[in-house]
Amino acid sequence: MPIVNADKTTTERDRLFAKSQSGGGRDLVDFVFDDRVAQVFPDMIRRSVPGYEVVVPLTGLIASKHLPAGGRCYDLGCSLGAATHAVLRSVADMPCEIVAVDNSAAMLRKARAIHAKTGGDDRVRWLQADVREAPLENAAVVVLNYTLQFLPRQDRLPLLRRIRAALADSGVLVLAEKLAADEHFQDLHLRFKRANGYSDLEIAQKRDALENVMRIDSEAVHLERLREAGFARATVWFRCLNWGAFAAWPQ
Ligand code: GEK
Repeated sequence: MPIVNADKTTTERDRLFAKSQSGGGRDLVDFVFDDRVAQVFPDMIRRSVPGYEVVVPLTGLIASKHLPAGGRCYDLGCSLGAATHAVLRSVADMPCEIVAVDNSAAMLRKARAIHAKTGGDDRVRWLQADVREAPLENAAVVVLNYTLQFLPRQDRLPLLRRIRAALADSGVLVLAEKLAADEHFQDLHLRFKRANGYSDLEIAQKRDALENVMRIDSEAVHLERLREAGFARATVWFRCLNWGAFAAWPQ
């Protein structure tokens, strides 16, 4: 029985790493957020990220506490817009603006299509940009879920500083990440993926593809960096195995 129910999704099941990718002239390549990934993304993230189905709606709930009428929320590394839609659900019909940013054309194409299918709420602006360069200003809420881990380490603190500078004093940053953890948690995460139907070959091939693009930090490193970026308070509000979510407040 899978731990995470992926049947809810209308997109395809993730089989991207099911076939052996070595030999036959094909070498493993680094993971990219292309059309093939966008197509299976909801299934992939639910079956790979423990707690994702809790973090997404709770992100909306936390955002709604800090988002005033007419306020702006950024969803940085929005993928298909799960957090954006969670914020919209939490604020109901309150006027606001959500700027959903991702640098993958494939992800944004699919995000826009899903958004249009669900009514095309005009409070959302989809922006194809690198989060390191996207303009950030007048923010009440910034969501940065499972995306900081894809930036080179030296770019993380500068981005967090820019987020801090853009946030209102009454605002909040929500940050979710995979966390560096001991073997015990790594083993449990492996078992989580196996229990959700991934084979050992799929797990190993995906790990190799991610090796050069996803570098993870510990909970302590995140908390210290948030402090260094100028946040007065930061805390872990959710932890599931070696995955966690933080909230950081300017005041
Ligand atoms: C969710 N938040 O569903 N600039 C912009 N986007 C980027 C960059 C960058 N430099 N690097 C990576 N991305 C989402 C999940 S997924 C997490 C986030 C995962 C984008 C990338 O294209 C992808 O859509 C997203 O960050 C990471 O809650 O796939 O493990």
